[in-house]
Amino acid sequence: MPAATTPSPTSYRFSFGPWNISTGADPFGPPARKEMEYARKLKAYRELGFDAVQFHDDDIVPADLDWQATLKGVAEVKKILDGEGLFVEIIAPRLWEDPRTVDGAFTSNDPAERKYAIDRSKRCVDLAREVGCKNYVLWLAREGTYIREAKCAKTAVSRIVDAWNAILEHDPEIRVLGEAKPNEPMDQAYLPTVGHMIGVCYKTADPARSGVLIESAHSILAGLDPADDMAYALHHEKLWSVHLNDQNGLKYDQDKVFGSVDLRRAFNQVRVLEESGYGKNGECVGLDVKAMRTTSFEESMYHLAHSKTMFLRLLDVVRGLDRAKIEEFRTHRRYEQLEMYILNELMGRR
Ligand code: XLS
Ligand code: MG
Repeated sequence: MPAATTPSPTSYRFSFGPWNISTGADPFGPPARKEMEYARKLKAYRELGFDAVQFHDDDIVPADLDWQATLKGVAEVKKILDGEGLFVEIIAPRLWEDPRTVDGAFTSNDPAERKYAIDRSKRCVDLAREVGCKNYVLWLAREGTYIREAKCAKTAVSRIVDAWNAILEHDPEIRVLGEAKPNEPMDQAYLPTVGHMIGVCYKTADPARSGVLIESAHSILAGLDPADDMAYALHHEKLWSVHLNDQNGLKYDQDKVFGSVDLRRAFNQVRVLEESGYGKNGECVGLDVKAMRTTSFEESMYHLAHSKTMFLRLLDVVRGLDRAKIEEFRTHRRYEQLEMYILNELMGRR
């Protein structure tokens, strides 16, 4: 078990999803590690210095249980969470594994499949209420196409907004966070960027309860800078969660340790979050990271500890910056010197 990562005191609260502790299976190979018992995963949160859990609906209870059995299952999970002093940060319907979502959930060409997706999404709202979670994430995994002619793109956006509204209307407290991703598993996804998501927020039945979750790798896969995406959403006061990780170029979603590919890019994400007061309304620093397939079962949580450590160490750098010096560089456009100052700070060379 990696040492708990608390290089410095911080007001931030941290979360991850149980799927971040995985068996290492990938599209080209079966599990490389045994599955970790669910109760053991939930016990790891506090040991690693985390505060909250991210759930898919079926991470709590199977999606096809009747409501009484669902409530029983929820009570069992809540008992574990209460015992560990954990809260549920976000909940997301897993609308990408069921055969009825093979061609999209909300944007399927089949009305019966669209109904299944909406019904399951409403059930997920009921689950959120049972676990005391108000942050409902829509990662639109299969809302897209393998060939563009498969669907009417304009109708697809309308159907996503209709589904978003059905969720908002199902509970007056719930707020919906769109998580943009430009592709994978689809060839091209609808609402591929934070900009698209923010635009849709203003078209929903309740823009005040419509916001975004930003994942570092998803901005990078769209060819955009995650820190700028975060700043844009913060301007709109709509950044309600993040999934910090890293990504080495335009390929499959790698969910690498935060800062492990590009330290400067990670530094600027921490700088934007810190300087904008992210977290003051209870927002969490969420991770969405995967251990390498080559990692052993015993070490299959290090990537979580390392990602949190990287955030806290970069936070120390941000909090140690000489603001007057930076303003001086900016005023005189001494950007060469400003860049070297930042690089020296990142390398610990004052
Ligand atoms: C996948 C997404 C997913 C959501 C939660 O790429 O990041 O992990 O965050 O379902
Ligand atoms: Mg994610």
